[in-house]
Amino acid sequence: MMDLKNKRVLVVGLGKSGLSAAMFLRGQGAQVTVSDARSAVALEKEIPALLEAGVMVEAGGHGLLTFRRQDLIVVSPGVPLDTPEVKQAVAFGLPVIGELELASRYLLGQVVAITGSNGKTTTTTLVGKIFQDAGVPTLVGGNIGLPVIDLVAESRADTTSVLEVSSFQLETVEEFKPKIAVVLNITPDHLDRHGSFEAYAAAKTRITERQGPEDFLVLNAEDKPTQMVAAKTKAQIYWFSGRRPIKQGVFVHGESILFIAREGDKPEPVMPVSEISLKGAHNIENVLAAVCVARLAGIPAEKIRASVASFKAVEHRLEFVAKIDDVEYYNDSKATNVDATMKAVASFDGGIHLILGGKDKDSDYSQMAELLRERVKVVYTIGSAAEKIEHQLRGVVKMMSAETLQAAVRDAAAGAVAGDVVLLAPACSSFDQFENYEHRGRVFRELVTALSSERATT
Ligand code: UMA
Repeated sequence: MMDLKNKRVLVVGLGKSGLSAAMFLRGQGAQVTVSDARSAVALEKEIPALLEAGVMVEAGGHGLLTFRRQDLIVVSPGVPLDTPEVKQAVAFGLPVIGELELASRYLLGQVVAITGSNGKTTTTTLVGKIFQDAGVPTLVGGNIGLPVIDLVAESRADTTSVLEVSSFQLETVEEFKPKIAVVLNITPDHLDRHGSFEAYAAAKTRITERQGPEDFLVLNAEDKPTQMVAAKTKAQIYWFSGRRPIKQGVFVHGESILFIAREGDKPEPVMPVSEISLKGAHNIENVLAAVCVARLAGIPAEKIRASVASFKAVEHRLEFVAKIDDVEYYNDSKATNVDATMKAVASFDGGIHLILGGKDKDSDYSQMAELLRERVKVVYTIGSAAEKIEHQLRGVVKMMSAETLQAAVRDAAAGAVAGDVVLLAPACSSFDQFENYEHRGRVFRELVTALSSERATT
């Protein structure tokens, strides 16, 4: 723990993380300034409470001088480290950390940290549920939507904090040392921010940087890039696989999920695969990872089995919305990259009407060509990435330019026949047309619900 009393601390970014960090730091007696690129008008909701608490606010851009006179700089996950003012602060030797690092210096108890390009939220939620059901004092937070700093006050020595952590948060860790770390998969995402796949994978690898032989690292045996993480760790490695037996970890054999605690031990049955209610092969992987974490934490197999069996899909993640005239509607608004979209598409045999588009992240949509040709009837494009998607997938499947989500749902509903699936799995972030992916998913659900009542009355 650091003594923050009277220290000058700058918080960069005034979203959820920045707001919570600023209030926490103030509570620790620091002299806090926040700096945000948004205007004072855009921040009118946040500013009064901050000023009231004695926090200084710089709005409408970052001032170079503000970044000079500080003892510590705490950056929000959404602030790139190559932001000129941040770069300059680093060059001057000022300590620059993220909200996750700040929080982990104060968080009591043990940490389970879960990262990966896809499946993080589902796995984090499931692990949280298993722990809670088993009676472990559990807190759940992080990239899932609740800043880790908000967990600090509630944490105790016997608490387990289950944290979803992103590559953005991991870029700025120093002492962060989870007892159990999980890397679900590493597939291209956020290349606009990290610059290259290698840099992105390197950020994810930092989850295990401070782990030692007393800690555990859970990795996906079927995902090549996660093997790089194995090469870098000092922790005990546990693998999970949906395809083949492995020596130490969790795997599917026949119809069962098995756990091996130590290489050479007899496999211990945990549960039948058929009891998992989530859709898609990728969700089986998420369950395997969660089972492994729970067994490593000493939770008995039968308790895990009951928790997993009663676990339903998390909102916006391949979430079933409705069946209208024998057409099923699924909301996978959280599919914000190409890999997640491919996993969603692969969860259905065919007859898919797929809504794609939003804000591009330097992604390569042509990777989806083969799968789309096989399973998708029509692609409806929306948002600012539409043109690029149409260009990269020309000739692969029938495409309709819908521009808005509303038009896409209307066109898909008109085109779908009994047995088809309408799937929102856009492969892009949402910020061009929506506040965030949750907002996009809610709008989709509302459109489908409206369609359902329209059909019912005609
Ligand atoms: N800002 C600046 N300067 C900049 C960039 C941004 O001042 O150069 C300001 C913006 O004007 C805005 C604020 O920073 O006011 C936004 O900060 P933020 O983007 O860090 O957002 P938070 O609200 O703090 O949310 C963050 C995570 N956001 C991102 O990583 C982009 C949330 O993950 C997370 O839930 C939350 O912290 C709590 O931990 C969201 C996300 O999209 C869901 N994550 C990515 C993903 O899952 O793919 C990584």
